[in-house]
Amino acid sequence: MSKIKFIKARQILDSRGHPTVEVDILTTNNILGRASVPSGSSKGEQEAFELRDNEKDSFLGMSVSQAIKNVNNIIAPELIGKSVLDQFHIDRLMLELDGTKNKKRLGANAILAISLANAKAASKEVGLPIYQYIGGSYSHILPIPLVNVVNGGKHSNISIAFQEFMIVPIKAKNFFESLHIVYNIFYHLKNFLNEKGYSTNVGDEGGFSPNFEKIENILDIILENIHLSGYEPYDEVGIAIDCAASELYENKKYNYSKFNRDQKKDPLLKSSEDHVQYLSFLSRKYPIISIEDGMDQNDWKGWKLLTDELGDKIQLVGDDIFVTQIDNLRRGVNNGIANSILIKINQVGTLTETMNTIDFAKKSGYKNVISHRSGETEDHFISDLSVAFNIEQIKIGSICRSERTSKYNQLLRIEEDLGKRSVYPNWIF
Ligand code: 2PG
Ligand code: MG
Repeated sequence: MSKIKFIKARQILDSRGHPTVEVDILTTNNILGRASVPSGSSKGEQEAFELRDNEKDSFLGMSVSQAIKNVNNIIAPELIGKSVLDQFHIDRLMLELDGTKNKKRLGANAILAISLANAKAASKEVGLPIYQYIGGSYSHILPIPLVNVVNGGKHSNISIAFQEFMIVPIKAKNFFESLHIVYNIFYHLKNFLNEKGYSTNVGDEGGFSPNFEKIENILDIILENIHLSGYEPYDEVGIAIDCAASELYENKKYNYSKFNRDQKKDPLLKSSEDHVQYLSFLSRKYPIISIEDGMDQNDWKGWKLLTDELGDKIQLVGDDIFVTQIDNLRRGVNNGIANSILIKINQVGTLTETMNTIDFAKKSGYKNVISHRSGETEDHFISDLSVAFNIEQIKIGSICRSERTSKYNQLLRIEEDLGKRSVYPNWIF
């Protein structure tokens, strides 16, 4: 009797203030599943299509009224009366209805909101937490968080070329303790920046955006504050970076000056080879355990160079190059590119496809890292998703800003719910 009775979409705002899609699904038992979708700013070219109105006088082109109409007028009539317990069927029907490779007709934002709302309604119908409904009784591993402490690149207005600098609490008893470690470092860093007269304003994902000149300045202060907080770099806390290198790549060179405020300076351009050597140098000098999007999404040769140089030493995560899509990942696996994949639900657009990619990565010996987007909502579905599949890492921003803390807080609830069954994993590399 767990059938879809009613579907309604509305436009809400994400954490950057941009419009996004929220969907309510009501079942015949009057159970409500509600989900909203995130949105990125440093996007991969092959991401599933995010449908926006592009009309200047409507939220400066960012409104999503067409996606809302697609849910209410095109998708809803097809799904009314279907069982919410049949996630695969619901997702497949939407893919057929859309009929395009990248969900251009109906919009991945419209499709994903329904896919997630359906899973939530179904979990309530069977009376299970979402992570257990999706994953089953063996779901018990909490993820190690990769926590953003400094935002650069496109996510802030400072001059630093790389987009994200994260701390990774790799030695903790449990998820609760991992956040305690992060908290100590985050506030040591905040006080440190305050005392030195730097801004403690935060960027899109809640990390600080101090106006330092060089990437190494940022890594130095993070390292110093790991020490000041009483932790052992490498053994207890590692550093992860997201270069978001696709944002820097121009005319086959990596432009480290892309985000310089002082445009009078000569640009600093590096070839793929020099850029790889720089990343290799950084990973020797600092306790860097993970590099995401070290290379541009189309620089497959560069990716191979990077993987040959560092792939057996540290984690190399593909974001823009794989865009959570199984075909891209397959090509990566076949060519020995990267050793991990970032999983962003809206890059692919349905829960089923996300699950397929996660599964393929596992079978191929690649690590999965569940990820938020720079534009988020209060929805914490991805926290459940990570535990559902026992995924050992999650990237959900800093420990401030409610759209980020909602995900951390959900993981705390899940850990409590699992009690003694829960496991906080070891960092394996
Ligand atoms: C990234 C993401 C999330 P965006 O590059 O990994 O941190 O950024 O959502 O802007 O693509
Ligand atoms: Mg990224």
